[in-house]
Amino acid sequence: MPANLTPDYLAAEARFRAANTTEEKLAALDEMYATIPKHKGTEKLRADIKRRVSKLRDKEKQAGKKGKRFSEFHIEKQGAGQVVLLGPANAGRSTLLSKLTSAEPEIADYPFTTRAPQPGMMEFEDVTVQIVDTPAMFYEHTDGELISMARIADMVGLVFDASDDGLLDQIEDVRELTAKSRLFLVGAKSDLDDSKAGTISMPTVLIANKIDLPGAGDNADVLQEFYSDEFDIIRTCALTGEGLEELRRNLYASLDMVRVYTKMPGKPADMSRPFVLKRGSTLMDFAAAVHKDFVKSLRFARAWGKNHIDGAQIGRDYVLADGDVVEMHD
Ligand SMILES: Nc1nc2c(ncn2[C@@H]2O[C@H](COP(=O)(O)OP(=O)(O)OP(=O)(O)O)[C@@H](O)[C@H]2O)c(=O)[nH]1
Ligand SMILES: [Mg+2]
Repeated sequence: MPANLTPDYLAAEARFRAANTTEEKLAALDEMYATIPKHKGTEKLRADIKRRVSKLRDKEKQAGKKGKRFSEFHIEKQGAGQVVLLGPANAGRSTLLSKLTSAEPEIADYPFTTRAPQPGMMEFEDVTVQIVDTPAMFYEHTDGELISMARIADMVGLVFDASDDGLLDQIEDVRELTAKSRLFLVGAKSDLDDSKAGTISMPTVLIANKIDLPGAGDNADVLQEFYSDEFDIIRTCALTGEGLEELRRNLYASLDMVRVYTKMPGKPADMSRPFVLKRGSTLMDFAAAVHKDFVKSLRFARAWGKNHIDGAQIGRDYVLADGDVVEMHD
């Protein structure tokens, strides 16, 4: 047996032997690969792990082709938008989910705890935003379904352990990996460009978690220096809650939505539950969201808000502003 196998590796190997399903086997192999010491003596073993991973993936693909397989990577969208948290193992995604929402994911101090995506709803002012915790990205072994899921999200939160000195490399690794699937993680400050067919530019915020740990502040400063022109960078400590209020605010703002409230003629506005629409939506988009019949039957509408004289009549192409109250007449 090669020397220097760590207890973590041996535990993962034991998990592999005990695994019953392909999914469990793959997770254990991923963990074995992550924990195996990288030196000459383990070369054959590492190649063997990779071989087993690709064999199992092939098997999984074949099984997928045969029947309609339920995919746990399909998370139905809810709320004002879907934010998928991505990042390397143990960075604190699950802890963040547990603090931002009422979800109760498994959290542990060893890597690869999370095996399947899990959603939760984050409240922000009078709206909710869906946050999705995911299994760790593991570079060349990252599950293709994870990338596919991120491609259809509304936004990505890249979570890193800020105390890790390899932070900048990790960020580049993640971006390189997603770019191979033509998913470009871009900051809110860069120009989003979807012009090439099949290419997605995904608004992304960088979350420098574990900011409480030694060295994390300095690393975050370096991050700031390299990336702040392009990305918003939020420093958080998921344990104490530091930075989480700023994170909530940033996630909602980055989704770039507007809240619009309905009002029945002669009644006060219903301020309890807004309709949430993409910024740039017009009165007709709003009418369609309220009820499809309105699209045909709407005669005119009045609006109250920052942009216009209170109660002024607005046209069908009127672009809604956040906080507008709209009264529709049919
Ligand atoms: N000091 C410190 N520890 C944290 C912070 N956030 C999470 N942790 C700890 O880091 C460990 C990993 O946290 P998780 O939330 O399970 O991390 P994850 O990214 O979901 O990890 P995997 O699912 O295993 O890939 C746990 O022991 C957490 O208690 C933080 O801000 N500061
Ligand atoms: Mg987790």
